[in-house]
Amino acid sequence: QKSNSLTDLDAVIVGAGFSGLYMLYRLREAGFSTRVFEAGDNVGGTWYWNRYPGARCDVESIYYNYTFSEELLKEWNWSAKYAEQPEILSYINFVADKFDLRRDVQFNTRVLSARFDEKKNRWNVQLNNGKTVSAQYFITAVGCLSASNVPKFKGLETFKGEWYHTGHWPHEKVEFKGKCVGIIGTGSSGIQAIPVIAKEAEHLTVFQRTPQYSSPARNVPNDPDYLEGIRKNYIEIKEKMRHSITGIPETPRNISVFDDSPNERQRVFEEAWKKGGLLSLSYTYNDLSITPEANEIVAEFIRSKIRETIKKPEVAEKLLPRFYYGTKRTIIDTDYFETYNRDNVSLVDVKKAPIQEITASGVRTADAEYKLDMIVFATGFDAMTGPLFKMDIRGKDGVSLKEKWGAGEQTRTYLGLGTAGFPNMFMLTGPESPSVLSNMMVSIEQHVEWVSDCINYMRDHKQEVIEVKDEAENTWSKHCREIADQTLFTKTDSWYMGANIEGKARGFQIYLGGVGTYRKICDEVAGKGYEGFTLTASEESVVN
Ligand code: NA7
Repeated sequence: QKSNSLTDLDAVIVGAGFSGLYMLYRLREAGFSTRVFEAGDNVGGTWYWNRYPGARCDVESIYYNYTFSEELLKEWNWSAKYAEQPEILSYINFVADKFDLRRDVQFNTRVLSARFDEKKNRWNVQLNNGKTVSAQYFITAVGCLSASNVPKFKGLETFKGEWYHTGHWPHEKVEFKGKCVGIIGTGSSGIQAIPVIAKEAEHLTVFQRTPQYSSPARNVPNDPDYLEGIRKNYIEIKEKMRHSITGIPETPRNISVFDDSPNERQRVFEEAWKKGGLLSLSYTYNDLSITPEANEIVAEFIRSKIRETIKKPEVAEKLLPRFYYGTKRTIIDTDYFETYNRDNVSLVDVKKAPIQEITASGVRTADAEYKLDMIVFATGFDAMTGPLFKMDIRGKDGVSLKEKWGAGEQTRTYLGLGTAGFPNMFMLTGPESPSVLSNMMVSIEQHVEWVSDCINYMRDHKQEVIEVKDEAENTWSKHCREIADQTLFTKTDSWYMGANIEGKARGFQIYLGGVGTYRKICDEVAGKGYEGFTLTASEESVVN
C-alpha cells in the first residue's frame, strides 16, 4: 500500500455511510491509498442524521445489511423484522470497528469542491478546513436523501419555539412532553414520527398537504430460530436479492388485476394487508403501476381501510389519497391512521388553506392560526442531485456538474455511475441507477464492487483515465426515461420527479428496469472492457 499522503491519494471518497465505508474497505483491501471525508462526527450517513422518533428502515432487517462478509453475517442479530435507527447505527459502528475503517475516515470535514486537473489527470478536493487534497479518483458516497429541505416559509426566523428537520435531528433528546407540537409533512418520515410524537406531546397538529397511502408494517421481534434459518440459507437468499427487481427476494405475481373477480381481488388484497410490509400490496398484480384503471382498484382498497380505521368521517375524508398508488414512495407504518383517533391529535389540510407564514408563536394558514411550542419539518429532501450539488464539482474545461445538469436540463449519466466530462469520478447510488427505488444495501454492494473492479482493472491494464462517452450517456438516459414513461410514476408530482423542490429540473431520475437487470448490464459493460467509456493509458505505460 502506498503512503497516505494527502497530496498523493489514489482515491477520495465523500461520505462515511454504508456506501462510503464499503468503498473504503474494498479499495483498501486492494492496496489503494484511500481517504474518506465525512461532515458528521461519526459513521452512519443517513442513519447518523435521521434520528427522529420512530425512524426505522422499511426493508426487512435481514435483507438490509452487508452481505460481503460471511463472518459479519454470523456475528450480527437483528432484534426485529424492521430495525429501528439506533440499531442500524450500532450495526454501522460495529462494522466500522470490526474492519478498522475509522483510521481512514476524517470526520467533521466537509468537501467544498472538487476540480479535475486535466494536465495532471487528478482531482483536487477542497475541504472546509482550508486544506486541499489530491487523488486520482473522486468517488461520491453522499446518499440520495441527505440534503434536507426546509421549505422557505416566511417568518421562520421569528419563531420563538424549537424547530427541527427529521433528516437533521439533534443528538440530544428532544422533549415533547407537555408541548404543543406541529409537524409539517406526511411522507415516510412524518408517518413514522407522528404516532410516536402523539404519544408524548400534549397536543400534535399535523399539517398535511398530500394525503398518503400507507399500509401496516406489522413489525415483530425476530425469533432466534428464524434468524438461524435465514443464516443457513443466506447464500441462496443473497443470490435472489441480487437478481430480483428491488433487491428484496420477492417476486410480483404475474397476473393482471382484471384476471381476478372482484371477490378474489378483495381476498388477495386483504391477505396482503394482513401480511404487511413494503411490497405485499404492490406485488399482488402486475399492472398496478402501469394502467390507471388497475391502480384505482388497489387505491380504492386502501381508501376503504382508511375509512374503516378513522372514527370521524370528516377526518377520514381529509386523509384519503387521490394520486396513483405507488407513484410516491410506498409507505408502511405502525399505527399511523389509528393515531388520528386520539384526542390530542388534529389534522390540518394545508392544500385547502396553505401555510402563509410562521409567526413568533406558531403557524398561520390561510384560515387559522396555530399556537405551537415546537415545529417538526418532515418536509423531505432535495433528492439525488441535491447532495451532489452541495459540492462545487468541476470536470473538464471547468464545467460544473450543476451547470451540466442545472435547472431546465435533464440529468444525464451512464449507468448512474459516471457522467461525461467528469473523468475518474464515480457516483455511488447516483441518479439513473436503480438504487433509490431498491433495497439500498444490495445496490450499494453492487455499485461499490463494480467501481472497485473497475479501478483494479485500470491499474492492471496501466490505464490512467476513464471517462463516459457522450453517446453512451445519452443512450442510457433516454433508456431510463423510456422505461419510466411506460409507468404511472411520471404522472405524479414527487421527489422522484424533482417536483418537491422549487425551481428544480423535472425529470424521472431512476432506472426502473430492476436491480437484477441493471447488474447484468453493468457486468456486460465491464466484461467488454468498459464499453461506453474511453480509457486512456498512463504516460508511463505509453513510454514503455
Ligand atoms: P417526502 O417523502 O418528500 O415527504 C415530505 C412531506 O412534506 C410530504 O408530505 C410533502 O407534501 C410535505 N411538504 C413538503 N413541502 C411542504 C410545504 N411547503 N408545505 C406543506 N407540506 C410540505 O420526505 P420524507 O422524509 O418523508 O421521506 C423521504 C424518503 O426517505 C422516503 O421516501 C424514504 O425513501 C426514506 P407533498 O407530498 O409534496 O404535497
